[in-house]
Amino acid sequence: MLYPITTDSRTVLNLDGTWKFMIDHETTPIDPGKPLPTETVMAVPASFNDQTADAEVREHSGFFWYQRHFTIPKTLKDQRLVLRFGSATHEAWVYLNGEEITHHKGGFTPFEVEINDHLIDGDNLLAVRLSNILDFTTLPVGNYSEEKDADGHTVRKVDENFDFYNYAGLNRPIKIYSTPRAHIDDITVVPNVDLKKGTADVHLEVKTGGEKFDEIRTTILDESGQSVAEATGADAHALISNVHLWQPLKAYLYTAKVVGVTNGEIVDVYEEPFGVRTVEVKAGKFLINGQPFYFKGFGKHEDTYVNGKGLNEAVNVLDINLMKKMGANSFRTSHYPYSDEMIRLCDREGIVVIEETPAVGLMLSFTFNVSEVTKDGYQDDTWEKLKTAEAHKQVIREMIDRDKNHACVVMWSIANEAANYSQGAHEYFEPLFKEARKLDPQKRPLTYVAIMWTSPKSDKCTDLVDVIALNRYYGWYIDNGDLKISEQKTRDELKEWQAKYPDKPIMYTEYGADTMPGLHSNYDEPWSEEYQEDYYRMNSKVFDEIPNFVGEQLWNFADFQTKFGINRVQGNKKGIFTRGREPKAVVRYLSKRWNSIPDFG
Ligand code: BDP
Repeated sequence: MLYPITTDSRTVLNLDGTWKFMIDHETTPIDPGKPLPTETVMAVPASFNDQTADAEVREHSGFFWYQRHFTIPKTLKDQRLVLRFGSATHEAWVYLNGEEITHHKGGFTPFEVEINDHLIDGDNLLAVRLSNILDFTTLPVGNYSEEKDADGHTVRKVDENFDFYNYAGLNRPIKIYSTPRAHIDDITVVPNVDLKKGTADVHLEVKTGGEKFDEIRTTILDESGQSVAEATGADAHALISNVHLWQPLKAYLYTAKVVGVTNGEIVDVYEEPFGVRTVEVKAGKFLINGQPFYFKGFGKHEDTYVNGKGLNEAVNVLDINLMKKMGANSFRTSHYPYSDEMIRLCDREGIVVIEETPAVGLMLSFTFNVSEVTKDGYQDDTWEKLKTAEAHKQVIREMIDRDKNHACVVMWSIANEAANYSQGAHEYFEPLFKEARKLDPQKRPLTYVAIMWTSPKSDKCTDLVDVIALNRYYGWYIDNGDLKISEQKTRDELKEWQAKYPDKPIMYTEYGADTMPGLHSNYDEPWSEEYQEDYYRMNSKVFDEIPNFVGEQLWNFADFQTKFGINRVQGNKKGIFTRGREPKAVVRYLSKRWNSIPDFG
């Protein structure tokens, strides 16, 4: 799917701003063709939850509406017009002038629809009915229940089966873009690099829609806008010599300028930026451009004050600047694909991304009894009760379709902390890994991120992953406060993985300790800033002893909002920055460490 941009043949109209908003109490039917009976507004893009002063609205589970008007300038009327939602969380029914024109389920990937046949002259009324319901068929997974109140109205409840607040609404930009009727529909870019010769054979596949072009031409432009290679055809190759590689923190982006030509005239133009780099897993190493790469960075969230999970580009820019200052080079889009805008920014900034599906919460029996799950034949009811396989396939398809060309994305994470230790896990995951391998034109490595009680003995699916990605909390959830025993357990476990899978790279994708900023202790107590630093020092020491250890991504970049609970104090406090991006003490230690570890080697 192409990101909407303005070119010689295309234009973009922005539908962001304030929209009318209304909770649907399911008492009186709402007519999407009429003005919503409300004076309430919400800003878009943003989650609705933290824009309200009303606790009931904030915590609402169920259905809600957004509505606005727009007008299409006359000059665009003969163009093909497409309405695109960057995301609508989690399920959306879209109505134009009262008529349902599309429906999409899945809150973290874009969708679009042609609107020409539904437009009227002058004022058009766009309404969206949304649902934030999550259950055993959706991703993420929610524990869903409903009951009738005294008046017979349905009261719905979603208990998140995961550790972040269920922010919802129109979280990402909404746009209408125009293309000519005969148009470029999609472009797939696969640079095949010869590192020795310093060349890249760029394989370009161009899909078109509408009347066929006589000819498709592609020019590859370098960063100064000079043409460095050319190709013709919908399935074509362009050879770049003296290729400038995309490197972590030293991004270089070429542009594939694709034009559709008919009767000698250029009809449609699209410009797709892309980086040239290789990614490969070999002999226990993670190679980028043939060199062993070391991941230094974070698990993150799209989570900021007021915007919730809504796009916050200023914070995205700040986060990347803070990462660079610390000597970090990467993050994982835990626990869902982030906005188009963030992925494009990472391409530009040279930040290495592990992109994750929204498959979080695929675990129905929460236990800290590691010896139990390690028993042969251990089985809980996760894979029997969950019906997420279809949604999972869909998110893999939509994520890869959107981000297949991005150089910054070096690996896909198929899930976070699923019940990989239970019988049935392999049967569930095998087809999903196959699907991802088939769909990714750049054949990136795959992983899933494994929870604490998936030891080398209990994990049923390690054969499917290219990289062993571990979330570990020795010293926090296990042996809290005892860093001596935690060090031993960390070492013992990592050595066991290393011995059992000598050819697979191993990395930490989460490790962390909740820390109240400003809380200090002479005795290194958990929750203090001192403990957080000691916790990280302990882990670093062990990492450096493991030959196949290819990276450390801590949990979490910043404090973030969660549901209420006795373990959470206005959210999860494992950030090394506060939610407002002020550093906790440990940032100094980690900056020193990461600035002294090279990105390669
Ligand atoms: C892991 C999850 C992450 C949580 C974290 C924690 O992957 O979403 O926020 O632990 O408990 O289980 O802090």
